[in-house]
Amino acid sequence: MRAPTSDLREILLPEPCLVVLVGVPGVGKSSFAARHFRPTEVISSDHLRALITDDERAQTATADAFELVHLLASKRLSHGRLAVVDATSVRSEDRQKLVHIARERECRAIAIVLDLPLAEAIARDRAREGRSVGAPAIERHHARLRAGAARLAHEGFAAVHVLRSADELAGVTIRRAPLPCDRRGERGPFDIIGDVHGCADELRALLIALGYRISGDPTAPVVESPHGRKVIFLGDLVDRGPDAPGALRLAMAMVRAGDALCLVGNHEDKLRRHLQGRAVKLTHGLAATVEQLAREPASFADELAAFIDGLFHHYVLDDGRLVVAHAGLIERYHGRSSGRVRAFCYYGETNGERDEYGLPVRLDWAATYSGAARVVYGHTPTASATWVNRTICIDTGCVFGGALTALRYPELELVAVPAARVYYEPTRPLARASDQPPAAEDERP
Ligand SMILES: [Mn+2]
Repeated sequence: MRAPTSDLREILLPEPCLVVLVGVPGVGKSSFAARHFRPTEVISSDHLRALITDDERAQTATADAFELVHLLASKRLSHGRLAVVDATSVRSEDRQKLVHIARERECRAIAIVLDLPLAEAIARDRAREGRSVGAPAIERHHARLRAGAARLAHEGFAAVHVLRSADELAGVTIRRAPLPCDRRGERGPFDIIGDVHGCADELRALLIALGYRISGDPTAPVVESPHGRKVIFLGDLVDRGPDAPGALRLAMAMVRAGDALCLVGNHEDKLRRHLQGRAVKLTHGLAATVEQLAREPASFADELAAFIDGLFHHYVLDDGRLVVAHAGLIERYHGRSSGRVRAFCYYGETNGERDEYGLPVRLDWAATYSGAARVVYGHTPTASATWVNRTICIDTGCVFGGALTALRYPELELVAVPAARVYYEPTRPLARASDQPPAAEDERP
């Protein structure tokens, strides 16, 4: 896939990410890095050669220096810190190694190319008192950069920014932005609600039990939060149950009013693909939602598609003390955004095998979780919500005749409303807390 390229005067960096500066020696990479980044963010191959041999130009130390460049980049990203690699990176294979390191840490790599005209690069190098590498070296690096330039957009960078003149280099500004999952500034209090699966009556009862006030027409509900608390819907609002539109309207009204956050569950993800007109099997209760939506005005499906598109796969809240994701999340993925992170949030971790009911076998990530953040999730219908290593699954199988459960945060109190009846027979029995983790109840697409 081709990375977007830009010559804009502003470069946007998602945090954390790996910034790869690309340019011939002497073109001004280190000055650029010093101007825009903290000294601790910049990993310079020259500086590491000097740390190893006292000589930043010692070519015998190049392999060792890059071993450290890669290790430091990886370590910084693993701590959620932005890293800037200040090396020439004019060869495609050198850049791809860095892209690979970013991917291993579920981070994006952004290339900033200092592509000044050759004559200007040579002049800039000559002006470096005592540190000039000479015109032949500049020409050699410049030829390499040019040879690999066409590949840059296809090396896996999330964006490639090219600065082609001294004016562009001097005029560019850098803006950092947290990823959408980073809501560390939101401290609650929250009422986190497990898988609703179309059980709109139980959702109304639970919201009222939690102190929310519901008024208005069922097709245009108004939900007030008189105590200033915020609901977090863990996803899977739809499928299997009797009234997905009713459940969605409550969630949509609350999100719109700023009184709720809502995550994407695997069932919303599948519904989104169905609404986009893609071929999706109407299994695992999706048929019920599709029938219910057919009775709604056509505009509701459009509204719903836009709503799901605006949702995210997980949030880090309360200064990093709370993580919410539909199917849970291992610590390494907290606050990150990648295809792997998204898939984990939707489906959890499976090992590719099937159980005696023909369903994917789920791996018990919570059993080995040792993170500091509490992780609250749903997805796995369970007979009772129980803490395991600072994680808790609050999907108590309402649609299967269990209960709809909320966790009040930071109080850590559970509030549950029993299901009025069994709406859908489970494919396999609900797990008790003492059981092995149950099979994933939904197939991946
Ligand atoms: Mn689910």
